[in-house]
Amino acid sequence: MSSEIKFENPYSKLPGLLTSEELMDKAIRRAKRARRGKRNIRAAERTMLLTTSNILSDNLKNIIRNFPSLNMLPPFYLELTDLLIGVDRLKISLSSINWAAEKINAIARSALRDMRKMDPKTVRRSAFGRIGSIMREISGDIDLLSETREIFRRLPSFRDCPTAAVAGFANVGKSSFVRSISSAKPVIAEYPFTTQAISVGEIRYRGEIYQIIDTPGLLDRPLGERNEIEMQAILALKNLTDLIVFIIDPSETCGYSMIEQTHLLDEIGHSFNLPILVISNKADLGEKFEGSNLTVSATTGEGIDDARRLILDELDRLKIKEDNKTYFKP
Ligand SMILES: Nc1nc2c(ncn2[C@@H]2O[C@H](COP(=O)(O)OP(=O)(O)OP(=O)(O)O)[C@@H](O)[C@H]2O)c(=O)[nH]1
Ligand SMILES: [Mg+2]
Repeated sequence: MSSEIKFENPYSKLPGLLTSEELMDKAIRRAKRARRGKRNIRAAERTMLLTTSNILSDNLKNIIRNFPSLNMLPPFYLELTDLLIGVDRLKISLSSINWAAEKINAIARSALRDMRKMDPKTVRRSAFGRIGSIMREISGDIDLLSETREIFRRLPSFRDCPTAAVAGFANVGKSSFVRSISSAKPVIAEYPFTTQAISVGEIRYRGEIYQIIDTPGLLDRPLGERNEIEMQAILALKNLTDLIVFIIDPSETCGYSMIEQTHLLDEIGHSFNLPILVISNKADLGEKFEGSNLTVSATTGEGIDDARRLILDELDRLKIKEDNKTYFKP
């Protein structure tokens, strides 16, 4: 079975960005250094102008080149980017930065021409003024890219392997369950940009790799009313998983009634065209739910081995179905 990365986090390798002000400082520092030793004023001013404009436009172009191409993002990351930042906002910022790089070069070219007939220092100063105001104009755009990087940097990458995702109300024990069925040293990546975070645990079993995604808790309400935290769970279910493991807490110590929880289960069943295993958690508290496939306690470990086997067998079964589908394709 292949375990190459299926959805590499497109933001994971994005280098840190200097702010617009830091870029300007860096360019001017270098320009002053480059000016040293120049014989006459005109040569010194030309060097200063060219160094500054080249450094700025190269850095701005690099920012754009290094940023993941929004049109190529895997659906999960694209939808999450749109949810948390806004794809249109990002596109506007990227094109403003590109505009700034070109504009700075154009200002430098025209100033170089002016230096032939006018006082070079005056011309250079005025060009610096214009360049500075362009850099100030795009400072919010650079900040938006930095913010995107910060938010997405610790998002996990997802392997190309059979994948289950837990879902359920908040506090039912989803994370406890994922931790208890993942291997002794699970690879769990978390990104704490909210109080709740998606994480991925690996399970190695019978020589195969499987992955289980922990999602933030859901409430029973219409899609349009879901907040950003819940929407992450919805996007993970929609884009990343082969199987939903719905965790129910019949003890209701999670704070939500069984009526609410089973209603959410029905909603999830209607909303996603995916098989669902229903696992009833917190068995140690003595309550059971007849409608579940299995009863476990993530705390005591009761039923956890059976749950792992049930999930992995189901993933294997789904994979065989999927392989057959591929086989019958023309
Ligand atoms: N008694 C008992 N408590 C449990 C069990 N599993 C989880 N808990 C408790 O339930 C609470 C919530 O557990 P989490 O695993 O954080 O629940 P969650 O569904 O991931 O919660 P959210 O991330 O907020 O959606 C914690 O206090 C756990 O200790 C269990 O099997 N038995
Ligand atoms: Mg959790």
